[in-house]
Amino acid sequence: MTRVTRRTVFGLAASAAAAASLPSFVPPASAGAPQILKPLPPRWFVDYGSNAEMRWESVDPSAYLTPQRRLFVRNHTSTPTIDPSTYRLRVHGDGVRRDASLSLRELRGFRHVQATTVHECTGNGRSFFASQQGRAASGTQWTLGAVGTVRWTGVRLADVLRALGLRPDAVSVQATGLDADYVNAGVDYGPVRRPFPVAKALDDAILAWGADGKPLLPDHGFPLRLVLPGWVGIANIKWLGSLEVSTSELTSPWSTTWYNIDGPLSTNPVRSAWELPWGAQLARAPRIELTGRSWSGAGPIAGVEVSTDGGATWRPARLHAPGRASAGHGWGWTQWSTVLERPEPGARTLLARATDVRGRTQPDEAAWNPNGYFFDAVVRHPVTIL
Ligand SMILES: Nc1nc2c(c(=O)[nH]1)N[C@H]1C(S)=C(S)[C@@H](COP(=O)(O)O)O[C@H]1N2
Ligand SMILES: [Mo]
Repeated sequence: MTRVTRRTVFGLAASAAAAASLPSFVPPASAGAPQILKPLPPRWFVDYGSNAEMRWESVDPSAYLTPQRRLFVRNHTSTPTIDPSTYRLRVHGDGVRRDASLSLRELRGFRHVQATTVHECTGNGRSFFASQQGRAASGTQWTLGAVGTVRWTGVRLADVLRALGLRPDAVSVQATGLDADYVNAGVDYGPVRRPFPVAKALDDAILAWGADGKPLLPDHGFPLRLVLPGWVGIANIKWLGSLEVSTSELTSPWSTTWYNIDGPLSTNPVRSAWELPWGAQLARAPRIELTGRSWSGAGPIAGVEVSTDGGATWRPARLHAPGRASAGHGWGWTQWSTVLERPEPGARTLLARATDVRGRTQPDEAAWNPNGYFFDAVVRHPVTIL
């Protein structure tokens, strides 16, 4: 197994030959080394140390997809640096006829696919449990920026598993990352890992090496990550080191202790955000166009209702033409807009409530759970008209 830490000296650009000529002494990681490697300009991100939230007000209304440099980051530990020339994906377990150790070149030999997904952390919106429902949930206090719509490039996990001889009685696949063990309050939980059903593996799971037409950035899983479309962020294991395929149900603390409400969480709920700062101050004008986006883990968005008067009156938002993410499989979020006609100066509250193609809609109140997952209630977004 290729196990690498941020102390590994090999940079992304280092070829095997260049790497071989590097001195063997590797200085230990200094305390306070960054846990995220890409730049986090404050106008784009809220920096939480190991996590970084996208600012909705920085989203370009003309850009449908979220480029990797703009995408939120959620790390349990730190972004590792992995040498792609020695990288191997290990596939093992009693659910496959033969174990394998696949190089990136071997993986690229499978049919290439693109898939667009709403990529979102389970805890997105968690801060609203406190600010809107009066009960604080533990964990990163995200507003709504732990989400993006990403077009991934890779291969279908189904193709790889079938080539290795998937056994008909295989039921469970455990994906394990190559990042450092997760240690919390003195307990070492081992590497970040999470099981998922073989049915999802065969349906639409992707082994992705690229996003927005480029290699994955280190923070987003270089050189390979798992993508389970529509599923909770944690299901999308970064720096994928191994897949254990099993004929019995597998578990991990990331499916039993965390990311679990009466069972392991899978499909993300429906949510909406305005492309505005919190407490935005808007210059008075005869017409103010406001924009936002809605998304769901279960499928495309069917409709969005908005209120610009704190919920007293509602009207449909204008949904923007779909299909801009249609190349390849999957779906992304839906962009929408609404117009404030001759608004009076003063404070007001904006609300958006989306419904997906499965008929799932955003409630007024999100179901309480102590870890603050799945905050899907309509968010009350304050603005002031100057
Ligand atoms: N190996 C590994 N995979 C991981 C994580 C991690 O810490 N280590 N975090 C998970 C969580 S909780 C989320 S929300 C997503 C975040 O992906 P991103 O940082 O690329 O946006 O990665 C998931 N995959
Ligand atoms: Mo997450």
